[in-house]
Amino acid sequence: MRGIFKLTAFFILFISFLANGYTLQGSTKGFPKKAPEIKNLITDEGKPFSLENYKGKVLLITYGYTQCPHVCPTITAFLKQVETQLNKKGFKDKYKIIFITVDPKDDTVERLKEYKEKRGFNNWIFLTGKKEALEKVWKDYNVYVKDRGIMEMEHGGHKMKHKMIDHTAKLTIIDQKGNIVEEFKSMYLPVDDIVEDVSYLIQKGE
Ligand SMILES: [Cu+2]
Repeated sequence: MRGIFKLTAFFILFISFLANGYTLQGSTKGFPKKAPEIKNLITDEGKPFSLENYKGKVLLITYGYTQCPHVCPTITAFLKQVETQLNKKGFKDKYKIIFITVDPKDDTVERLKEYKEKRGFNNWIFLTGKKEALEKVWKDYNVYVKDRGIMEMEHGGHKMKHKMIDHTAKLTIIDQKGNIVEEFKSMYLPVDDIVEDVSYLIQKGE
């Protein structure tokens, strides 16, 4: 019996391979879907942002805030590895990493710029804006955000205060035509899978 299941599973995989040649490794449920417009946000350089300006590039979008104690440092460290690998393959100009803040109060243009430079995310784009504008984007991209204020946490016997904003940890991938094609819904990003998928999208779109 088991053998038959295995065989069936193999054939399904084989047929989907014949149809597409490649299967994206993230969560593709509900995708591809036209990426909602990102309106009224500004970049860490103080310029207005538009998705239109990035047509032709694969976009990797994540969501977070500069004072995040744990989740964002983790997800951005994985993204940095993705960046290093993609650049090694010669794809530096073919994609863009975008970080959208979930903290309109504290993540000003200046703070985002400082965060970006301090951590070596120089080629990434950090976006902020008015609360209403950001709320629209969070909603459109299915990002849960809940500001819990300042919380005290223990770190090796020391009590430290952290600004806590609960937020969805994920990576949204948009292809060169402006469609969301998949998401990776974890702070522990599978670096190799993402590099393979983005490389595939880049090569397919050329
Ligand atoms: Cu975070």
